[in-house]
Amino acid sequence: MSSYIEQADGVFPSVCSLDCPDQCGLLVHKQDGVIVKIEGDPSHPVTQGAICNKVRNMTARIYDEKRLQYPLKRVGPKGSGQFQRISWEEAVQTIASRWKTLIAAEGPEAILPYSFYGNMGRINTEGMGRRFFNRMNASKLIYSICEAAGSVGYGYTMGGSFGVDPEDTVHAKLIIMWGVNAVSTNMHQVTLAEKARKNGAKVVVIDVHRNRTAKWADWFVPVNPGTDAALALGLMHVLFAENMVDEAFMEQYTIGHTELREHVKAYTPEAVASITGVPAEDIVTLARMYGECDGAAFIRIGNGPQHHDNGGMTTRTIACLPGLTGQWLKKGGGAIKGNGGHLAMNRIALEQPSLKPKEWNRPRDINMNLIGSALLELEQPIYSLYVYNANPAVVAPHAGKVREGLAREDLFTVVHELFMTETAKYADIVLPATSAFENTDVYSSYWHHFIQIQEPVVAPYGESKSNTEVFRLLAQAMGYEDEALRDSDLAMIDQALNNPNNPNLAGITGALLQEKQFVKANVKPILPGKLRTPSGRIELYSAAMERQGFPPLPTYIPLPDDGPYPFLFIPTVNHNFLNSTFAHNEKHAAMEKMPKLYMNAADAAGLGIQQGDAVKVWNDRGECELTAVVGEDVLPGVVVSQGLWADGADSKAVVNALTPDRVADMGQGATFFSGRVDVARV
Ligand SMILES: Nc1nc2c(c(=O)[nH]1)N[C@H]1C(S)=C(S)[C@@H](COP(=O)(O)OP(=O)(O)OC[C@H]3O[C@@H](n4cnc5c(=O)[nH]c(N)nc54)[C@H](O)[C@@H]3O)O[C@H]1N2
Ligand SMILES: Nc1nc2c(c(=O)[nH]1)N[C@H]1C(S)=C(S)[C@@H](COP(=O)(O)OP(=O)(O)OC[C@H]3O[C@@H](n4cnc5c(=O)[nH]c(N)nc54)[C@H](O)[C@@H]3O)O[C@H]1N2
Ligand code: SF4
Ligand SMILES: [Mo]
Repeated sequence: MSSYIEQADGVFPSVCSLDCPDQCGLLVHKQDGVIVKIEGDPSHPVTQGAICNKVRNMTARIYDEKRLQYPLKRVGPKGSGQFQRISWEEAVQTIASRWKTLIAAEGPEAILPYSFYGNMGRINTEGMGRRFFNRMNASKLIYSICEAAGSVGYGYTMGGSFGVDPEDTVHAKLIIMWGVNAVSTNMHQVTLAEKARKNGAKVVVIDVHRNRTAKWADWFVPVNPGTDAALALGLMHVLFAENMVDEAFMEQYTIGHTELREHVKAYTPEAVASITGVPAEDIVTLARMYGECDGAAFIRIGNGPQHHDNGGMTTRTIACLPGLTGQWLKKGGGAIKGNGGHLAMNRIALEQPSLKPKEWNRPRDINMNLIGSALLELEQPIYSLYVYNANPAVVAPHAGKVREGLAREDLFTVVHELFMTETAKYADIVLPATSAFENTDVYSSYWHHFIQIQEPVVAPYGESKSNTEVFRLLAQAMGYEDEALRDSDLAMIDQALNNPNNPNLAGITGALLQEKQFVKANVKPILPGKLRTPSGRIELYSAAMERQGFPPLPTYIPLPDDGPYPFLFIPTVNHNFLNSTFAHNEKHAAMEKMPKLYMNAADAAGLGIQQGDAVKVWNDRGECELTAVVGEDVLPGVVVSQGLWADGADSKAVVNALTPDRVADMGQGATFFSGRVDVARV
């Protein structure tokens, strides 16, 4: 059979490449060699043909007239967006010669790759690029902007990113969406919850914002930002006090339940109410719903608890709840923070750390959440930045610092992108990237249990190239002769899937995926069995945490003082973008209408702000402008925005201008939701 690219017309199987837990199966329709329609693949067992609005409108992005087609070099001041077309040969030669000079003068750690998951394909994110920079011995990025704090916290309790199979959650009788705006960010979890609801399940949403998900729930429990650990401890208090715990389960599968029982005595509903803002009787009601649930209870843990200074401890604390009531033995009971552990591919094979030249020391680590200070304050400066799959000028905390760093005249920046993002505007060289539909790659969800393949459906747009292709070219230009830097995409896929440490993937190969498009990994329920915690059990008490200086029992740690501003600012993502992806596409920006700030009517009245007013939001880090939405959707003292908007002449909506670049308690995670701001009418 000829490749999909060679077939001008037809319908071709595909997978959504975006950083979204659902990882939908897609069908791509082609006419005369171009994509004309993208729809869900009805044969995908989890996503079943339903896809989000963003991707239904994906062709508007792929064929957006603003899409980059050629390599460019900067001809105006950094940030101004003035560029001139150059050839790939000139681009690659310029980069390689700058890097060779830099490595000779300063050493390879003067170069920093900055990437994330703008495309979730494993070999285009964790494959050739990581190999290339390992071979170079460049500074190492810590990938901490998304799930780091919560994953480390969850891992202390549960031994890693292992949760329940979401397909089983249709059997749950209680579903708690805890700080996750699933209607926008995990739509098939909502579909599954709807099925459970038809069988009598109740849905509770715990959030700081009456968002789409809260409006859909049976019960919305508004909570003060950053206080969820106290709420979880209050629930535990009631579970123990009213004997709603499963003693036999705790005895067999947990460690520390006796200590925990003592510890939570202090977290009375009244004490917890005064911290969280959740009335004491609601805490008791929720604990009883959970403890007396007639069947499985499932908790979906989102970014809400995690993107705070105390995010690791909070997530660790919430993750203890199913262990008290024995939920993990019930079909669909338990929790999902992230399920990436179940589908772990062979990282060593993907990244090939052994490519590092023996004579060099291990390079330094740079936390991506601190990219601003890394560019501005390091004693051994970063002199070159290579950005791919990411838009740090918009998504990273403390955007003002990030941009000041990017504007440094002595920084040589390369950005590989599909669009002229805010980050790309600061580049010396911009390289055009293929879309996922032009690539070969392997995908694993961090929510469901399917592995999927993408085979190219259309030829590269203009002169664009995939990440793997560009790194092969750069390796050649740098004179790196290692075999691993020449591997084909299909070879890398097989290397990644061949993971002796993960029997769940046994038998899954590139060829099998080419035949079947998606394959479910052989994931067993995490209990009964032995967890990957030090004790092999659910660690309600963690000696490992104690050794690392944390309280060993789950604990509420208040947010630190973030300055003398009246509001806690919660800048979340939105429905029609994927982080800042789609922010540059007019169709999607129009669907989202405008960058909004939700505030409480009492707060707005005090400031003379009315519905629809343009408001300035500021603190000592920076400012941005949003449109006020006044009402009862947030508690007094809290303001919420949605979306990582692009900025330009007509928009000053960069919410990350305001966010703290403090690092969370665990995993060096981000603290996007722990900043304070003031608000005024423009
Ligand atoms: N449409 C869409 N889908 C996406 C994305 C997107 O940008 N757009 N992004 C993708 C990515 S990378 C990720 S990581 C996931 C993120 O998906 P989610 O985890 O759903 O992330 P957010 O939408 O930021 O939701 C966080 C929720 O927590 C709430 N919150 C904030 N602080 C607190 C708190 O202290 N306590 C509680 N209980 N709630 C709080 C916010 O109001 C918000 O509703 O979604 C993925 N899917
Ligand atoms: N205020 C605030 N900030 C946040 C968050 C929040 O909730 N609030 N969420 C945080 C989270 S959870 C995350 S995960 C991060 C996400 O941060 P990023 O991963 O940086 O996400 P995007 O903004 O989507 O940028 C991805 C870029 O990759 C490009 N891209 C896509 N495919 C390819 C490809 O194949 N090759 C190359 N070279 N480029 C490609 C896209 O065009 C896009 O510009 O943002 C974080 N920032
Ligand atoms: S963004 Fe998420 S919901 Fe939308 S198509 Fe992709 S995987 Fe599915
Ligand atoms: Mo994320």
